[in-house]
Parts: sequence; C-alpha cells; structure tokens
Amino acid sequence: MVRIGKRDLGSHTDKRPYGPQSISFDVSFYSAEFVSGIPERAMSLALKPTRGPGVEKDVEPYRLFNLDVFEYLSESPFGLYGSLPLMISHGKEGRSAGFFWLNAAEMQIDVLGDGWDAESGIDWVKQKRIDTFWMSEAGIVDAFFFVGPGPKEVVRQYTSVTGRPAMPQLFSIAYHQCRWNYRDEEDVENVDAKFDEHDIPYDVLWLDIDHTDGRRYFTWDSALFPHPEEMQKKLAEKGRHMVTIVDPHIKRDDSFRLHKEAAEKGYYVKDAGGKDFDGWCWPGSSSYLDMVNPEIRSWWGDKFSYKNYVGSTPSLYIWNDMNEPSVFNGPEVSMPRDALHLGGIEHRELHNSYGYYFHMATSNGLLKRGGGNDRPFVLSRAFFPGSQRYGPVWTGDNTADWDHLRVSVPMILTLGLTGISFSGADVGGYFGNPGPELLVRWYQLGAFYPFFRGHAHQDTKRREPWLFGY
Ligand code: NBV
Repeated sequence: MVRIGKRDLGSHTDKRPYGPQSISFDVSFYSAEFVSGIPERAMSLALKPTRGPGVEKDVEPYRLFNLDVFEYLSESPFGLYGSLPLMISHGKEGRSAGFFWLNAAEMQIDVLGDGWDAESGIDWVKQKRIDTFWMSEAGIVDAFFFVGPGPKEVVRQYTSVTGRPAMPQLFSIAYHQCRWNYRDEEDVENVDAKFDEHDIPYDVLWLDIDHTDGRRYFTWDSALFPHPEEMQKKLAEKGRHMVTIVDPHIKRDDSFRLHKEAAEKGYYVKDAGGKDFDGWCWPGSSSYLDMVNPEIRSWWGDKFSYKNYVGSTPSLYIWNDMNEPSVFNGPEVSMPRDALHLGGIEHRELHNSYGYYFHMATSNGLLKRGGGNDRPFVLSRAFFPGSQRYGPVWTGDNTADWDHLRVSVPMILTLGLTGISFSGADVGGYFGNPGPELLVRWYQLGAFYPFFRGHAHQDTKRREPWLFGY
C-alpha cells in the first residue's frame, strides 16, 4: 500500500496535462543497523522508521521537496529547503553502503522498521536488514549504488558522481556577521569599528534585501548606501569582505533593466498557459528566470561583472536566498508544478534542482568576473546533489532556542555525509532573541561549524557580540 503525503494546494489547481504519473521501488540495505541521509530535515542523524511495529499510523514518509518553511520546528521529519536523495546505511564493523536516486521531482521515502513484514518469516535480529521504499512523482530511474565498504568510501563514491566540494576561499571559513538588515553605510561602519574596538575577529559583513533599491537585486538604495564602492574598499583595506544578497525573483518593473531584458529575451519560466509566470515575492509582482537553460545561466552570470553590477568591487561576494523557489502566493509557497521550463518541461520534473541551477549560474558568474583567478563564494539556501561544487549552504530560518542549537549538529553532520561539507546554521538563532547564555554557547558551537555566521531576523533585538556582557 502506498501512502502519499497530504499536499495542500490551497486554491491552486494542478493541470497535470500528462495525467497522473509516479515511479516507486524498494531498496534493501543488508547488514545495516541504521540509515541516514536524505536531507534536509531538522532531526537526528539516524532516520527513524516511518512504518512498522511501534510506528504510529499517521507518520508520513520522508519528503524531498524544496520549500521555504516558515519557522520550522527543531524536531521534525518535515522536508526543508534542500533535497539530496542519497541514503547511507551503517552496520556492524563500520560497514556502509549508499543508494542515490538522481531525480529532481518530489520524492517520498519510507524507512521500514524491523519486523515490518512479520509474515515474511524473516529473522530480523539475525538478518539486520533495513528495507526502504522510494517513490517519486515523475522522472526516470537513474540510480547509483555505492558499495563502500566504509562510510568514507561511500562519500567518496557519491562525490565522484556528483562532484567534490569547491575549495573555499580562506576568508570564507572565518566568522561572518549578518543581520536583516544592516541599515545604511553608517551602521556598517559602526559595526565594523566595534569588532575592532572589542578585538573580536570577523572577516565578512553581510547585507540583506533592504540594501537594494526596492528589492531590485544588483542595485543599491541610493539614500542608505550612496557610496557602495567606498564602503567595500574601507572593509577591504582591513582584509575584510562584503556579501550582498541576490534572490531569484525579479521585480516586474519595466524601468528595471534586468527585468526588461529578461522579458524581451523570453528568459522567464512560463505559466501553464505559456505567459511569463508572475508570482508574488519580496519586490511584489515577480518573475523567475529559467535557470535550467544554459544560455540563460550564462546571461545571468554576466550580470556579476564589475561593469554590470554597478557598485560592486573585487571584495564583494554573493548570497542566494529564496531559491527553492519561494513564491509567496504559490502552492506551498512555491512554483506551480505545471509551470513550464526549457523544451516545455514541467516544473514538477525538476523542482528540486531549481535552486541548484541558480546557485550554479551565480557561482559561474563570479568565476567569470574574476577571469578564472578568483574562487567564487556564493551561499545558497536551496540545494540538490552537486551543490557542493558551487558553494556553502546554511540551514535557513532557525529559532533562538536550545533545541535549535542542538539539532543544528545532526543537520550539519548529515549534510557533510551527503557531500555538502561546507555548511552552517545561523548562530544565535534567526527568529527570536537569545539570552546571553544561549548566545555564548552558540558561538562556542558555531566556531566548529564549517560555515560560521551570526544572523538575525529584522524584528529581533540587535545582538552583535559586544552587546552581550556578563
Ligand atoms: O532576506 C530576508 C530573509 C533572510 O534574512 C533569511 O536569512 C532567509 O532565510 N529571508 C529568508 C526572507 C524572509 C524570512 C522571514
């Protein structure tokens, strides 16, 4: 029997012009005591069974479907911003194996608990086998088995297929200071000066969406940031860098060159009726580039040249947020499945790879900007197998509480096991206000995250580290 997780499309309809479709199969891991992988979800390293003795009836399969999940819980199997359909088994004497299904459509996976098939006569204690059940809404079976024999070999085998992580720039493994938002140039200058005054090391200062002119990325609010080059130069003189946010939604405003050009060239994802898909996001009415198309990726990449990104300098790098993609008025806050990409391919076929292609295009743009001599730094929220080649990811909008601090550890370890070795969680917790003890502990833990960044929502109290004394 197949249980399909409930999907709330609200008032949206899914045209399904090709009718219902799906693929499913079973994968058994022998000599396995537990399985891990298939991020992203805020839970333990070992995946708990979703069916079998002792599992409640209404537990849903693990879902892989990139979504912008608001205020996600600290202990939940719910699928978050990124998807990696790689499962790794671990058994006696450190033996591991891996299974990877390269498919970017929605996927659901059941992990069956010991004794789930009581009538089979299997001696579960002796056999130590873990059965899993995989199902996808669309696509083909393009699957890989990694034979280990140890966990290290499995990761090596997996990254020989999907790519090794990019070598990070030295500055990017140091501490990053972020906030939604550092308000203006004066704010930036003060924060930067305070780090020196208190002798706290930091290497990168980040600007969120409100540094732009009306959330038109690649622009600057001319009242708040009138001298972006000078501001970056001042940081660069101290060996510091700046990161600005560039999201995938593009404001539908004819006076915005990027939009005009994209619309004229027919570069946007289309709705089921063939018109430019028009969704609601930070800038209001927005469209989304069809990042699956290599020509469009290359056009996008050129937007990062110093000439095109006015006000950018060699010490500026990029942050890609909302690339699941997040669409405020779309089904499940994302793009409708019947939207159309290159060659008339439906969004449902490739949903989980959209953010990956966006990350790829941005990272390749920075590579071009530097003439191949500068390693890109691009942080992404959404991910898919191969994202490790383009830059780090972070675990999105966590909360300032102890449970979120704790769960960040298995989340980051799972990402590492599944090829994304450069990742981190917002230090301090994104939503809410951490007390001094929690913030201190989070910095202590965060120093060991591969990607170490303090970040906070705009409604929180300021929490730059010197504001917290004992
Ligand atoms: O750009 C604003 C935020 C950003 O600060 C955060 O890190 C992202 O995960 N963004 C999400 C959009 C809105 C969050 C409520």
